[in-house]
Amino acid sequence: MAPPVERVSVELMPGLILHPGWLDGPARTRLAADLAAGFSVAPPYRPRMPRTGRPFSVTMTNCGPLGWVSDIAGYRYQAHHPETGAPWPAIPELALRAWDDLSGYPAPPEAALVNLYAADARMGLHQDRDEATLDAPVLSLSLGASALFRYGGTSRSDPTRSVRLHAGDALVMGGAARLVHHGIDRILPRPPDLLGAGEAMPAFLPPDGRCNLTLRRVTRPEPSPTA
Ligand code: MD6
Ligand code: FE
Repeated sequence: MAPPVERVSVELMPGLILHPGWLDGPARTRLAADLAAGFSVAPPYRPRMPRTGRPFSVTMTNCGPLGWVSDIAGYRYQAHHPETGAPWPAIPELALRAWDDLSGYPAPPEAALVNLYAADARMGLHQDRDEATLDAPVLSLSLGASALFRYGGTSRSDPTRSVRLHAGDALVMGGAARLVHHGIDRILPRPPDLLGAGEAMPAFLPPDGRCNLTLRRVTRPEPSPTA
Protein backbone atom coordinates (compact mmCIF):
# COMPACT_ATOMS: atom_id res chain seq x y z
CA MET A 1 0.00 0.00 0.00
CA ALA A 2 1.22 3.51 -0.76
CA PRO A 3 2.42 5.41 2.29
CA PRO A 4 0.02 8.11 3.47
CA VAL A 5 0.86 11.45 1.89
CA GLU A 6 2.28 13.97 4.27
CA ARG A 7 0.14 17.07 4.13
CA VAL A 8 1.50 20.46 5.00
CA SER A 9 -0.27 23.77 4.99
CA VAL A 10 1.02 27.31 4.77
CA GLU A 11 -0.70 30.29 6.36
CA LEU A 12 -0.03 33.03 3.82
CA MET A 13 -1.76 35.54 6.10
CA PRO A 14 -4.32 35.04 8.87
CA GLY A 15 -7.24 33.21 7.26
CA LEU A 16 -5.54 32.52 3.92
CA ILE A 17 -4.32 28.94 4.02
CA LEU A 18 -2.55 27.14 1.17
CA HIS A 19 -2.60 23.33 1.11
CA PRO A 20 -0.03 22.41 -1.56
CA GLY A 21 -0.86 19.22 -3.47
CA TRP A 22 -4.10 18.59 -1.58
CA LEU A 23 -5.38 16.55 -4.55
CA ASP A 24 -2.97 13.84 -5.70
CA GLY A 25 -2.62 12.84 -9.38
CA PRO A 26 -5.49 10.31 -9.42
CA ALA A 27 -7.78 12.76 -7.58
CA ARG A 28 -6.94 15.49 -10.11
CA THR A 29 -7.74 13.13 -12.99
CA ARG A 30 -11.03 12.17 -11.35
CA LEU A 31 -12.01 15.77 -10.66
CA ALA A 32 -11.17 16.75 -14.25
CA ALA A 33 -13.35 13.89 -15.58
CA ASP A 34 -16.28 14.95 -13.36
CA LEU A 35 -15.92 18.56 -14.48
CA ALA A 36 -15.76 17.50 -18.15
CA ALA A 37 -19.02 15.56 -17.70
CA GLY A 38 -20.61 18.69 -16.24
CA PHE A 39 -19.48 20.77 -19.23
CA SER A 40 -21.76 18.77 -21.52
CA VAL A 41 -24.71 20.10 -19.46
CA ALA A 42 -23.27 23.53 -18.66
CA PRO A 43 -20.73 24.49 -21.33
CA PRO A 44 -18.08 27.08 -20.40
CA TYR A 45 -19.02 30.49 -21.80
CA ARG A 46 -17.38 33.90 -21.82
CA PRO A 47 -18.92 36.27 -19.25
CA ARG A 48 -18.95 40.04 -19.60
CA MET A 49 -18.12 42.82 -17.19
CA PRO A 50 -21.01 44.74 -15.65
CA ARG A 51 -21.77 48.11 -17.34
CA THR A 52 -19.03 48.00 -19.98
CA GLY A 53 -19.89 44.55 -21.37
CA ARG A 54 -16.19 43.91 -21.82
CA PRO A 55 -15.56 40.17 -22.16
CA PHE A 56 -13.58 38.34 -19.46
CA SER A 57 -10.32 36.75 -20.54
CA VAL A 58 -11.37 33.53 -18.78
CA THR A 59 -14.31 31.35 -19.69
CA MET A 60 -16.60 30.19 -16.89
CA THR A 61 -19.23 27.72 -15.87
CA ASN A 62 -20.59 26.48 -12.53
CA CYS A 63 -21.66 23.39 -10.64
CA GLY A 64 -24.11 23.27 -7.75
CA PRO A 65 -27.58 24.59 -6.95
CA LEU A 66 -26.34 28.13 -7.63
CA GLY A 67 -23.81 29.60 -10.02
CA TRP A 68 -22.00 32.93 -10.11
CA VAL A 69 -22.58 34.90 -13.30
CA SER A 70 -21.58 38.30 -14.63
CA ASP A 71 -23.13 40.26 -17.48
CA ILE A 72 -23.96 43.85 -18.38
CA ALA A 73 -26.56 43.94 -15.58
CA GLY A 74 -24.09 42.99 -12.84
CA TYR A 75 -22.79 40.09 -10.74
CA ARG A 76 -25.20 37.62 -9.17
CA TYR A 77 -25.90 34.02 -8.27
CA GLN A 78 -28.54 32.17 -10.26
CA ALA A 79 -29.74 28.58 -10.56
CA HIS A 80 -29.48 28.34 -14.36
CA HIS A 81 -26.85 28.58 -17.07
CA PRO A 82 -27.20 32.02 -18.70
CA GLU A 83 -27.01 30.68 -22.25
CA THR A 84 -28.78 27.31 -22.15
CA GLY A 85 -31.17 27.99 -19.26
CA ALA A 86 -30.39 24.52 -17.87
CA PRO A 87 -29.74 23.98 -14.15
CA TRP A 88 -26.06 23.67 -13.24
CA PRO A 89 -24.71 20.11 -12.80
CA ALA A 90 -23.87 18.69 -9.36
CA ILE A 91 -20.68 19.68 -7.56
CA PRO A 92 -18.10 16.86 -8.03
CA GLU A 93 -17.78 14.50 -5.08
CA LEU A 94 -14.07 15.21 -4.62
CA ALA A 95 -14.74 18.92 -4.35
CA LEU A 96 -17.43 18.33 -1.70
CA ARG A 97 -14.95 16.20 0.21
CA ALA A 98 -12.32 18.94 0.07
CA TRP A 99 -14.93 21.39 1.43
CA ASP A 100 -15.73 19.01 4.31
CA ASP A 101 -12.06 18.53 5.09
CA LEU A 102 -10.88 22.13 4.76
CA SER A 103 -13.68 24.68 5.12
CA GLY A 104 -14.51 24.23 8.80
CA TYR A 105 -18.05 25.24 7.78
CA PRO A 106 -21.02 23.18 8.95
CA ALA A 107 -23.13 23.45 5.78
CA PRO A 108 -22.32 22.33 2.23
CA PRO A 109 -21.21 24.69 -0.54
CA GLU A 110 -23.93 25.85 -2.93
CA ALA A 111 -21.85 27.10 -5.83
CA ALA A 112 -18.67 25.90 -7.50
CA LEU A 113 -17.45 28.48 -9.99
CA VAL A 114 -15.19 27.00 -12.67
CA ASN A 115 -12.70 29.39 -14.28
CA LEU A 116 -10.87 28.21 -17.39
CA TYR A 117 -7.68 30.01 -18.42
CA ALA A 118 -5.93 29.87 -21.76
CA ALA A 119 -2.17 30.51 -21.45
CA ASP A 120 -2.68 34.27 -21.91
CA ALA A 121 -5.74 34.69 -19.67
CA ARG A 122 -5.67 36.50 -16.33
CA MET A 123 -8.01 37.69 -13.63
CA GLY A 124 -7.91 41.20 -12.25
CA LEU A 125 -7.73 41.99 -8.56
CA HIS A 126 -11.17 41.42 -7.00
CA GLN A 127 -12.99 40.56 -3.80
CA ASP A 128 -15.46 37.68 -3.53
CA ARG A 129 -18.34 39.45 -1.82
CA ASP A 130 -21.54 38.47 -3.59
CA GLU A 131 -22.36 35.84 -0.95
CA ALA A 132 -24.82 36.41 1.90
CA THR A 133 -22.60 34.42 4.27
CA LEU A 134 -19.17 35.90 4.72
CA ASP A 135 -18.58 33.58 7.67
CA ALA A 136 -18.04 30.70 5.25
CA PRO A 137 -14.68 30.63 3.49
CA VAL A 138 -14.14 30.36 -0.27
CA LEU A 139 -12.18 27.21 -1.12
CA SER A 140 -10.24 27.01 -4.38
CA LEU A 141 -8.86 23.93 -6.18
CA SER A 142 -6.49 24.19 -9.14
CA LEU A 143 -5.83 21.91 -12.13
CA GLY A 144 -3.55 22.15 -15.15
CA ALA A 145 -0.83 24.77 -15.52
CA SER A 146 0.48 26.73 -12.53
CA ALA A 147 -0.42 30.37 -11.98
CA LEU A 148 0.81 33.44 -10.17
CA PHE A 149 -1.86 34.31 -7.58
CA ARG A 150 -1.73 37.85 -6.13
CA TYR A 151 -3.32 38.74 -2.81
CA GLY A 152 -3.40 41.92 -0.79
CA GLY A 153 -5.73 43.28 1.87
CA THR A 154 -9.32 44.34 2.32
CA SER A 155 -8.52 47.73 0.83
CA ARG A 156 -7.70 47.72 -2.87
CA SER A 157 -4.63 49.87 -2.32
CA ASP A 158 -3.14 47.59 0.38
CA PRO A 159 0.27 46.12 -0.49
CA THR A 160 0.16 42.79 -2.28
CA ARG A 161 2.26 39.64 -2.42
CA SER A 162 2.10 36.73 -4.79
CA VAL A 163 2.31 32.98 -4.56
CA ARG A 164 2.34 30.23 -7.16
CA LEU A 165 -0.68 27.95 -7.32
CA HIS A 166 -0.01 24.51 -8.78
CA ALA A 167 -2.22 21.64 -9.92
CA GLY A 168 -3.80 19.97 -6.91
CA ASP A 169 -3.33 22.91 -4.57
CA ALA A 170 -6.22 23.92 -2.31
CA LEU A 171 -6.49 27.50 -1.04
CA VAL A 172 -8.85 28.51 1.76
CA MET A 173 -9.81 32.17 1.97
CA GLY A 174 -11.72 32.72 5.18
CA GLY A 175 -11.82 34.51 8.50
CA ALA A 176 -9.77 37.71 8.47
CA ALA A 177 -8.83 37.02 4.82
CA ARG A 178 -12.34 36.43 3.51
CA LEU A 179 -12.53 39.85 1.84
CA VAL A 180 -8.94 40.36 0.72
CA HIS A 181 -8.35 41.47 -2.84
CA HIS A 182 -6.83 38.79 -5.06
CA GLY A 183 -6.36 37.87 -8.69
CA ILE A 184 -4.34 35.87 -11.19
CA ASP A 185 -1.48 37.84 -12.73
CA ARG A 186 -0.58 35.19 -15.25
CA ILE A 187 -0.48 31.53 -16.12
CA LEU A 188 3.02 30.13 -15.89
CA PRO A 189 4.66 28.30 -18.78
CA ARG A 190 4.91 24.58 -18.19
CA PRO A 191 8.44 23.21 -17.76
CA PRO A 192 9.68 20.98 -20.60
CA ASP A 193 8.42 17.44 -19.92
CA LEU A 194 11.78 15.72 -20.46
CA LEU A 195 10.92 12.47 -18.69
CA GLY A 196 7.26 12.35 -19.65
CA ALA A 197 6.34 12.64 -15.97
CA GLY A 198 4.77 16.09 -16.20
CA GLU A 199 1.26 17.05 -15.10
CA ALA A 200 -1.47 15.20 -16.99
CA MET A 201 -3.45 18.06 -18.50
CA PRO A 202 -7.25 17.81 -18.52
CA ALA A 203 -8.38 17.34 -22.15
CA PHE A 204 -10.85 20.22 -21.91
CA LEU A 205 -8.12 22.80 -21.33
CA PRO A 206 -6.52 24.82 -24.10
CA PRO A 207 -2.76 24.15 -24.54
CA ASP A 208 -0.93 25.11 -21.32
CA GLY A 209 -4.25 26.15 -19.83
CA ARG A 210 -5.45 26.15 -16.24
CA CYS A 211 -8.67 25.40 -14.42
CA ASN A 212 -9.68 26.75 -11.02
CA LEU A 213 -12.76 25.73 -9.08
CA THR A 214 -13.98 27.97 -6.23
CA LEU A 215 -16.51 26.56 -3.80
CA ARG A 216 -18.82 28.95 -2.01
CA ARG A 217 -21.65 28.94 0.48
CA VAL A 218 -24.01 31.59 -0.85
CA THR A 219 -27.08 31.70 1.41
CA ARG A 220 -27.27 31.53 5.19
CA PRO A 221 -27.91 27.97 6.33
CA GLU A 222 -31.18 27.28 8.20
CA PRO A 223 -30.47 27.50 11.92
CA SER A 224 -30.23 23.94 13.21
CA PRO A 225 -32.97 23.03 15.68
CA THR A 226 -31.71 23.29 19.25
CA ALA A 227 -32.48 20.56 21.73
C1 MD6 B 1 -8.08 31.52 -9.59
N1 MD6 B 1 -9.19 32.39 -7.71
O1 MD6 B 1 -7.32 30.91 -8.82
C2 MD6 B 1 -8.95 32.61 -9.08
N2 MD6 B 1 -11.21 33.45 -5.01
O2 MD6 B 1 -8.13 31.29 -10.78
C3 MD6 B 1 -9.99 33.18 -6.98
O3 MD6 B 1 -10.51 34.17 -7.46
C4 MD6 B 1 -10.22 32.82 -5.60
O4 MD6 B 1 -8.44 31.25 -5.49
C5 MD6 B 1 -11.49 33.19 -3.72
C6 MD6 B 1 -10.76 32.29 -3.00
C7 MD6 B 1 -9.74 31.60 -3.58
C8 MD6 B 1 -9.44 31.87 -4.91
FE1 FE C 1 -11.88 35.13 -6.15
